[in-house]
Amino acid sequence: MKKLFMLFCLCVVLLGGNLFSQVIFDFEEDHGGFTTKYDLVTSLVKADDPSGLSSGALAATFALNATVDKKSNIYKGNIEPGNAPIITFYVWLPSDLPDSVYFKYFVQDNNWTYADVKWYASAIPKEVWYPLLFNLEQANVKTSSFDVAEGPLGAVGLQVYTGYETDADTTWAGTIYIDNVTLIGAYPTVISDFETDIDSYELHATNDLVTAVEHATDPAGASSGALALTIDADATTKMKGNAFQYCNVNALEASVMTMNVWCPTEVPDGIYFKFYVKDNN
Ligand SMILES: [Ca+2]
Repeated sequence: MKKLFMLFCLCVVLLGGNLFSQVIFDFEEDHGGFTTKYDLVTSLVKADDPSGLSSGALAATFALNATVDKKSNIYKGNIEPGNAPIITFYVWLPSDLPDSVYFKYFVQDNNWTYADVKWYASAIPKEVWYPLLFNLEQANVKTSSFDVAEGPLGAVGLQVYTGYETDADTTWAGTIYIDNVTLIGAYPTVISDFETDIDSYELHATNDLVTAVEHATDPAGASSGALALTIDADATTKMKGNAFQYCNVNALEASVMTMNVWCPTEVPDGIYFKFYVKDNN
């Protein structure tokens, strides 16, 4: 049966870069009050920055043959996010860390309602500072009881989970590092809101998965318009579609870009989305 789905892209938002970010923990002097829960991490201290770029970082040491808890939360309580929608952790992982180590970046609101985003170590580049992003607005949309307006956050932290390790990986022991916990984007700028047209977005000519890119009514009724993508899951020529493109965004003005999407309930779970960017080359 031929199935058509409408996917809506409501707006693209550029968030401020250095102008609108604030490092709240840089671990230059001490461990910033971060602590652990559960027994996997045996040492959490201020240490030398492994990259040499700053005067200190938070170092968490653990062994995969731990027999008590296969996890630890590295966290701090009572953090005031202001009106920033995104909080970033930078992590530095050693090159030999097994790919199956699992990270949950979690936040609890003022009533301890929990939300997280997750990565295996395989998704994180090694021996370089890499930003992990937690989007507070995204968590609120997913879990409506998660409410950052109620007051300071109950906890912000990273859980390390090693319960998926097998074979030789269980012999690994070492240290990972955290630095520059940062509030990002208190004052976002919307660059495409699709209120009257599709801006310069367009349908890529070489695919038949996405069959139309059009201006449409906002399905949520929250604005005057949205970008609508019609998807044909029976596509036979190509099973992917570069549905739209936008050119000449000034990336020098921002370090974070977000896009709001609205999916109908019947979109199959197996459809895969890539939010992609190409640079000036
Ligand atoms: Ca530092």
